[in-house]
Amino acid sequence: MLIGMLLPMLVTAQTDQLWFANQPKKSGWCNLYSDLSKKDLTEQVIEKELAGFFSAFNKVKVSSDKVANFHIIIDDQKKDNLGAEGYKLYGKLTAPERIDYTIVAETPAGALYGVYAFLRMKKLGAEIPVLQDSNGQAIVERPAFQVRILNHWDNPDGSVERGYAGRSIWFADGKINFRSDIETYARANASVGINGTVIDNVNADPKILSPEMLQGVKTVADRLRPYNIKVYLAVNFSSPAALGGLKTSDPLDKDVIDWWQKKVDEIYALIPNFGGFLVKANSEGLPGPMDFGRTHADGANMLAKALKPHGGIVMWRAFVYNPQGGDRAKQAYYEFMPLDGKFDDNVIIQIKNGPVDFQPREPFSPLFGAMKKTQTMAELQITQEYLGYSDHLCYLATMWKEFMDYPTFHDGKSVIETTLNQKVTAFSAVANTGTMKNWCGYVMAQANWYAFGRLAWNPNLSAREIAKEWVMQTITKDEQTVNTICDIMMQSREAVTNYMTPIGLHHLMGWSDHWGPEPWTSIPGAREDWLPRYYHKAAADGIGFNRSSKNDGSNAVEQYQEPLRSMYDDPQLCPRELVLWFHHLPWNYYFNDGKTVWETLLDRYNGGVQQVEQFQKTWASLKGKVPELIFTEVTKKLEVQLDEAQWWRDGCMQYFQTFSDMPLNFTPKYTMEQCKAKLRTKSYLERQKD
Ligand code: GCW
Repeated sequence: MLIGMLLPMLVTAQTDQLWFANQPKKSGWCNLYSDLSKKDLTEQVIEKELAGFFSAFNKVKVSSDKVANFHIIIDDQKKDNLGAEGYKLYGKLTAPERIDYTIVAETPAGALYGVYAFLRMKKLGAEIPVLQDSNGQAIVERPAFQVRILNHWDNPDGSVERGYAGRSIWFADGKINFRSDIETYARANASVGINGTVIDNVNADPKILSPEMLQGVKTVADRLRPYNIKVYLAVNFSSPAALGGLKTSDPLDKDVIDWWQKKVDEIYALIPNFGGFLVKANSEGLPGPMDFGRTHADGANMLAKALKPHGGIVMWRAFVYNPQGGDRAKQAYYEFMPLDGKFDDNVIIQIKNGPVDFQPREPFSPLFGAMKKTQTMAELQITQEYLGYSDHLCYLATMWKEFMDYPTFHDGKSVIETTLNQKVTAFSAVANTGTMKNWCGYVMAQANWYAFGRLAWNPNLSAREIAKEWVMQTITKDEQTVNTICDIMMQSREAVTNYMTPIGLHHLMGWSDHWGPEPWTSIPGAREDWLPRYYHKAAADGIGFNRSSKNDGSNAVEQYQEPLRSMYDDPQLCPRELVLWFHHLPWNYYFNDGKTVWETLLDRYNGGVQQVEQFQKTWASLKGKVPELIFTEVTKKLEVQLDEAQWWRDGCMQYFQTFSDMPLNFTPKYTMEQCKAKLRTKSYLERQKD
């Protein structure tokens, strides 16, 4: 008995089952009475989930307390104001030792989310409130955002842009060809409340709108619909010309308008619940309305008008910059602010969390809160393009919370609050899925997908709470082990930032593949704003990008509201974590903690490496406490992570030393030559085959 208590419950890890891996043994009985008709596809999912959880499951016809102990009530009267996806959940003591459960919702989708919440709480051992007569408080939840959506950067040929988990889960050889276990994806999403998916890359192939392809997209939509997940498509703005054979794709041209209208009607005839379009326009070489002398608003509104009668939306990306535009971090603001108030009410501007790209740390994009008459939404990146791919343990919820909760000083709102209270609300992230058995290339990367969904449902959850939920459902329920793993997760993003781009450095990574350190790159003829030196500006006089209002700075600080502007503008007041983002400082510049820039960089780079060493030690202590498969996977990945952390430190600090001429306080593992050689010897995909 004692031994039984000491040995934590080990389950066979099925990491391909995502957070359904650590399933408890079936127990209890469930006689379900449901207002939903059996023909309802969502009802079928609900039944399957309950049947999988309870050891005895029956469907009963009458809602009599004696027979049914699980009730799904559809509240047509909308008494509880639950909305399209909300639910109410409670238990009731109906006899000694007998608790009956009730889920109230206005829609099948709401009921589905209620069921997933019930199952999650059961698995986590959380209390479901038991109401006695009129006492007690039921759980009532409504999602914070209407659209909680993944963006897949998957191409029709089956490749995935910035994908580190194999090939596309949707496409192969120019056609739709989805993973046979796509229900696992759907179920995982629904269980955390994700209700939309853009299945193709924002660098969109016009072919995605061809009749053959749309037939395929319909099959995807049909498979996801029972899980309340809508399909959206990323579209190429020049589709009318490229696919339709028109002379132009000018958004004000009558034939172009007709073409899109017909295309949209064709889509809705196949997919009645189609969600809408995501558009990357006039960005990184892609076509857009500005090619025809029109604005982003002209382009977005034209598409919005075609979608409007069907209830579809346009997510129009604000990821724009060009080499002539001056400081890249300022450009989206310049391009979009003059259009504030000019977008239709089914257009929403999709803004990356930071003003440059998905770097380990950036300030929030100044567009949040500044666009007061335009609907906006955040775009996060789950796939770790700049954070160690699927090789580094980097729990992203801490980074996302830092971003979401940051005060904008626009009407007293945090960043995420500026995207609420709109007619259309949405929250998006670039997915990290692929054909690898475990979906994400690393079990620890699954946590980021989970966390995104949970935060899209409820931005007030804490990063640690979410980590805990995920660990308990995926790895173990042993409390001490859960805490140990959560501790590692909670520190992991800061560790990555420390050994890659500390105190506001950014964009130091390898050319094109964005893997490994390459602050020294010089590619003949390359755009300056694609080279690390544009961002770090390391020279004999110091390091960092002067975005202040002084000494010829780019004055990017002016795009922020006071007091942020003044705070960022002063290197002593600017948060240390962002200081080289906003300032170019001498190597021997002293911060108020008595350390110089050079010493701080040494501290951070060394500190990051030491953190990974510590993760290794801590993880090693979990042997026997977590499933062997996971133990081995994380052990191996941490070896890679440590090696790459050392590589980042060695490459960056030795390179910076050529300017600072100051001593290192560590023995590099790699010489500069080795750092450079490592980058080019093995591509990521080759390494994946190891
Ligand atoms: O992060 C950069 C990536 C590109 C990507 C682009 C974007 C899809 O390096 O691969 O293209 O951003 O977000 O559009």
